[in-house]
Amino acid sequence: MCLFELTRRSHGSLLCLLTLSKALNVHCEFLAPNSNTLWFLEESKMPGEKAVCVLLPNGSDVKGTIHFEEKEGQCRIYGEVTGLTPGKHGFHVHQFGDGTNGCTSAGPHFNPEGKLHGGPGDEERHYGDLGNITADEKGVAKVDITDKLVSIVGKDSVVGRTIVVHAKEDDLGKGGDVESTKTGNAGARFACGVIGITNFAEILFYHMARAVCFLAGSVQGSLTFSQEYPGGACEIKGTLHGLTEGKHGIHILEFGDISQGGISAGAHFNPLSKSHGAPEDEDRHAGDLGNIEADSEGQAEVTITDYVVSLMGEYSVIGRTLEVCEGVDDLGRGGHELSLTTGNSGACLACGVIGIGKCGGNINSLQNSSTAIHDSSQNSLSDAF
Ligand SMILES: [Cu+2]
Ligand SMILES: [Zn+2]
Ligand SMILES: [Zn+2]
Repeated sequence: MCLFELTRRSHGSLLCLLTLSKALNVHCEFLAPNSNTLWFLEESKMPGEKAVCVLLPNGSDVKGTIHFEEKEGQCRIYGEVTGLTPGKHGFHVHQFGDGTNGCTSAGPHFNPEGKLHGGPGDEERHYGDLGNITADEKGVAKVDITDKLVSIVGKDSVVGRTIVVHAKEDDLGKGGDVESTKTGNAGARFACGVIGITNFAEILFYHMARAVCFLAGSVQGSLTFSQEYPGGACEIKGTLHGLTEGKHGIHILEFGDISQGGISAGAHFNPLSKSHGAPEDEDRHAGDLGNIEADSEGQAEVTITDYVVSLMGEYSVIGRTLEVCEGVDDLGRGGHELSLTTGNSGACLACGVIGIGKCGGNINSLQNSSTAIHDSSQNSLSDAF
C-alpha cells in the first residue's frame, strides 16, 4: 500500500514510518504537529466493534442517534433522525471531529483517497458519502445503511470524525456543477455529532497529532489536544466558561456515548485497571486529569501536560468522552467510598466526545509539495523519539 519502514516498540505493536509524498494523499491529521514524520500503527481489523454518534441541532430542530456496528468487513449504520422536513437529506461523514464552530468546523467530507463526491454505490466517491436519508411526513428518518467504505476500525476509521445531516438532498455528484462533485449540493448542516466508541476493545488507532473536544451546555468551551509522537506528552489547552468559582474534576471517560451525558460514557478511562488518583500518581486511571480551577467569572484556563493520555496507539482517547465535574476531585485521597473510583467529584457538568482535529501551521505547504519532503534516512527513529 505504501512505502514504510517497520520498527518494533516495546509494547510489541508494529509501527510504520511512512515517507511522505503527494502520491499518498496524506492527511495532516496523521502528522506530528512540528515534524514531517508520520506515525501509525499497523492496520488491525477486529470483529464486532461498535460506535455511536449523538446528533445535535445546528440552527434547526434536527437531532438523533446513529449506531455503528462492524462485522466481517462491513459496517452497519443505523438509528433515527427527527425534526427533519419530509423528503431526502444528505448524510455524510465529515473529516474532523471538531464542533468548535458548530457543524462547520467538521470540515469537508471524509476523503482519504482524494476522490470526487459521489453516491454510496459509486466507485468514485468519498469514504464519507452515505447518500441520503429519507424523512417521513412526521419528519422522522429511519436509518439503516450497510456500507463497504465506512469503517470504525483500522487506518481509515471514522471514530473521532463527524456525521452531518444536511438541509437538502444530496445529488450524489450528478448535479452537473462543480459543487456537486464536492458536496452534492446538500446545503446547510442541520445537525452533527462526533462519532465515539461504545465498547472497550483494543482498537488500534492510527496516530492523530491533534484532537479537539467541544463542550456545550451550561459549561461551554473547546479544548485542543496535541501530541508530537507516540509516548510523548499530550498537551490539553483551552478556555471553559460557565463554571462555578473554584476547582472542578476533569476526566476522560471510557466511552464516546453521550446520549445520556456522562452517565452513558462509562467510568474513568482505565485500560490498565488502576485506582483513581492524581495526574502525577503512578496509580491513576489513564483518564485522571485532576482539577481545573475557575475564577470568579466562572472561567477556567486549561493548560495540562500529561504523559499518560495519548492520541496514539491502542490507548488513544480519540472517540472517548471528556467530562468536567460539578465538584472537586479529591485525587483519591478523600477517604470517601468514591475517592478511589471517581475522586468523589460529583455529577458531570459538561461532556463532549474527543474528535480528530485539524492541524495548523505548515501542513498545507507540506501537502501541496510535489516532492517527498521527508527522507527517512535523514530523520532517524531516534530523532523522532
Ligand atoms: Cu455533509
Ligand atoms: Zn462527499
Ligand atoms: Zn479516575
